[in-house]
Amino acid sequence: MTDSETLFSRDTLDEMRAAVHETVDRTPVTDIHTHVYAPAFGGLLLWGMDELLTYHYLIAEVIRASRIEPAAFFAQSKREQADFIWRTLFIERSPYSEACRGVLTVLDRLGLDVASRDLAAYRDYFARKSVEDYINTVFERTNLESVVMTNDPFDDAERPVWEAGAAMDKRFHAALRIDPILNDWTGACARLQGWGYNVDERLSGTALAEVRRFLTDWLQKTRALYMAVSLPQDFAYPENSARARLIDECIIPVAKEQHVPFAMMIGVKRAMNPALKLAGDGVAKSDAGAVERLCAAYPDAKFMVTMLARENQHELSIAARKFPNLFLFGCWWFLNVPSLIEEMTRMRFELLGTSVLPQHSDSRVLDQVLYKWSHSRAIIARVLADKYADLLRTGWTLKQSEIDRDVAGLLGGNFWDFLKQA
Ligand code: RAT
Ligand code: ZN
Repeated sequence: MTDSETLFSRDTLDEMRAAVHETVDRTPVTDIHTHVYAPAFGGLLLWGMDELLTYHYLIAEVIRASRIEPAAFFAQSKREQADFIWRTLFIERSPYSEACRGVLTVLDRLGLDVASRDLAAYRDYFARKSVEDYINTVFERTNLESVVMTNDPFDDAERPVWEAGAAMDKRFHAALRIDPILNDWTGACARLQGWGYNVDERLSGTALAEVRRFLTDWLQKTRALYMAVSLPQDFAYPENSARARLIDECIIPVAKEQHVPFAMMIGVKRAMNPALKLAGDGVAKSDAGAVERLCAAYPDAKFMVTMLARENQHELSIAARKFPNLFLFGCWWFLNVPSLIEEMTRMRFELLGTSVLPQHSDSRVLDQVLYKWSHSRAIIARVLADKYADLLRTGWTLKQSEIDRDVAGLLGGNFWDFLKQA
């Protein structure tokens, strides 16, 4: 490890680059948006070879490559789907798409022989692991400090676990996901009524107060770090809609009162090809102006935002320059590929300096943190080293302790600081 008083200058650019890569590798990550679950949620926590192979990113790829009818693909058992994906995408073709490559990185990080192409041996490795043991292995090898889950009180498999007050593994934090409330008020209203909240579809004053009570109850029950929603590409604000009223009258007041940010993930074109199920969502450019107007309307609320369209990234970074209550995070979903992570991270560093959280993993299968962080760490380190090199060329010098500070922020500290801000 480099001495913390090591000073880098224009004469030691290569040493600086090596130090940046080493620092990024040894600094623990907080993964602020995932779909993995703490062990208390039992079968909701996905892990292992067949889950890795049937990731919905790979389902889209295998249906495209093989031209299999989606219904025929989904009619197979999970194991058959995994066999089919392995054969089609890894054996009959070279697996260099990011989602395929990710599976191989996972195997490699686990010490398995990627060259063997021996699916049975890989399955056997997982079959011998206990979930507790495996979680420890994955956290250690990823150098992962903690993950933030996606916790949906409308999910019938998940809700009872919270209601039973199950003890949570401290490495798994909660985030309260409220998509049904903002994207399907009619459906959410009926569910809330069923749980004893006095709500109505036209959003009377009583209903709004009851939605606030529901959100507060669940923030407290889950101790969620933030409230989150995924929004379609036509998200507008302000507008005359149930969604906008719910944001103004419920989400923002509760976010302020409970001191939690409101996270918006914007730009999903849901069910672009519905036959593909979860794999059928797409992307479209959205109106970043909606984010600007929300940040301006509520300077004392905190917003975390990531947008799905590449075309939105520049204007979103500019909005973050204007609104300190806007925190940008991650390269989401279709943007989570090396070329776009690199482009976005470079632009964000150039426009926003150290004040972003460049990545989250969005892992659905626990094992995926191994590859998503391995791939992202390499890019973040490369871009950061380039930016430092530009600094050093001016005559500026950099201490190792300053690199440590910056990297700790980029891999999670900036998120924790944002949560603490008034
Ligand atoms: O990235 C994904 O796996 C998507 O399917 C979604 O889960 C998305 O990240 C979301 O949180 O809605
Ligand atoms: Zn997600």
